[in-house]
Amino acid sequence: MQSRLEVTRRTYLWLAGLVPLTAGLAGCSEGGDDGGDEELSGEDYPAVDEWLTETEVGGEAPNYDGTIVNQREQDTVQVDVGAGEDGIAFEPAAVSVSTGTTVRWEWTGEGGAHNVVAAPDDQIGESDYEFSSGDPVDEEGETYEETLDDAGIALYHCEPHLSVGMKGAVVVE
Ligand SMILES: [Cu+2]
Repeated sequence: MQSRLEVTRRTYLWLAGLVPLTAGLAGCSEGGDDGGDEELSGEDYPAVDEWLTETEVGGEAPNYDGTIVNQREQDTVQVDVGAGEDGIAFEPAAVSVSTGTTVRWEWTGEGGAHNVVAAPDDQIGESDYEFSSGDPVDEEGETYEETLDDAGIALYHCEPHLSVGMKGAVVVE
């Protein structure tokens, strides 16, 4: 019975994810001023989608709308630590980068003390990376960098705010 409930919930989450995706596509065809840098869909990266929407481990990422923001072909990509209304989100929650890109997490100073931890053993889904920024800190301007040389997926979270969905993902291609 438990597995049936799980399947039902996954289906619901999947369907829920279609709503913002469809809306985004419609907006794109009208505006079309994205400079050709197409976003990726979380549907094509189940590990990312699962990590950011499932609640078996931690909450659902509040700012993830099923889109993986395209930041490919850049040397350095920034992710804000302590984003959103309550300062308990990574922004963007999901991002795609090219191999060899340095991801720089920068603390906003909002939402209390945060850290950045990719720990596959403590997560769900298939994460190819393992790293940690260390103990949680709350100072604005704090940074943590990780250069992602290998193609794969990095799933990570903030330890103090895992339960409220402070989760992130990087697709490295
Ligand atoms: Cu946090």
